[in-house]
Amino acid sequence: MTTQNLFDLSGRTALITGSTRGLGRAIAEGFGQAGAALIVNGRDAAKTEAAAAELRDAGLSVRAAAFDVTDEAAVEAVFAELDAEGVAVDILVNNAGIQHRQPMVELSLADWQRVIDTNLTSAFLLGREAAKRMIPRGRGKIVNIGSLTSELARATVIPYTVAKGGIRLLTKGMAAEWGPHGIQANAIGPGYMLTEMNEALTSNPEFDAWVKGRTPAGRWGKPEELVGTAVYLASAASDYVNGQLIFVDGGMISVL
Ligand code: GCO
Repeated sequence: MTTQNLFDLSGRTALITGSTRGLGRAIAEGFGQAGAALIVNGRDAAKTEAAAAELRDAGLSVRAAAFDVTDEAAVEAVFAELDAEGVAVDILVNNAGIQHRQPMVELSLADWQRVIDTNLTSAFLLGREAAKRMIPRGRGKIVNIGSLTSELARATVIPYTVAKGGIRLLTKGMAAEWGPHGIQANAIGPGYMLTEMNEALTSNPEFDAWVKGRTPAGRWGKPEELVGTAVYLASAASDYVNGQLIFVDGGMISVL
């Protein structure tokens, strides 16, 4: 195998949750360019179709799958539908995520639960359905999206922090149970990225200055800067890498 085709995703099908925009969208595009067929997901059917159409216009092979990643029955139904059509998910990216910024003393149980369900429980639900099918095939790649908050807390985003900390250990759990079946599960910990989800932060001059000062790269990350690591973790290049969390953060987690 040459170095170049170590990273080739031709013939592979990748399901990327939350891929109508932001990090998921960038990863989908990158996977498509590496040769993968894509399954694009969002909660909203129209937005999911629109994103799929745009990616198709860019010459990629794309199927749209609109469903709520926190809905167990919906997740099971999507995988059953893919089974019926003979589509196997070779690569799963658990990317769907939401943020809710509020001090814990003011936080409702409903908001806590919503963030945990969307950012953590969804990865269990999708991972379980994907792995059930990957195990008999003896191979598969799972990439979970963590965060700097997989390691460190930040005031006002504690449910998110707890979910992302959970992602770190869920990834190890997947490696423990599914590694013997030829499946690799790893995670990416993005730093502060320029996404719509972070708009309230990027538009805050104080926060912007803090990110730039605190990050050795001296700037926010661009969504497409996750692609290299995502392709690595989805490809044969990482076949003996399992349970890891790789930070793509301009060096932020490594310095004080
Ligand atoms: C926040 C941000 C986070 C950061 C992330 C960096 O509100 O703290 O939205 O999601 O971007 O913690 O990894």
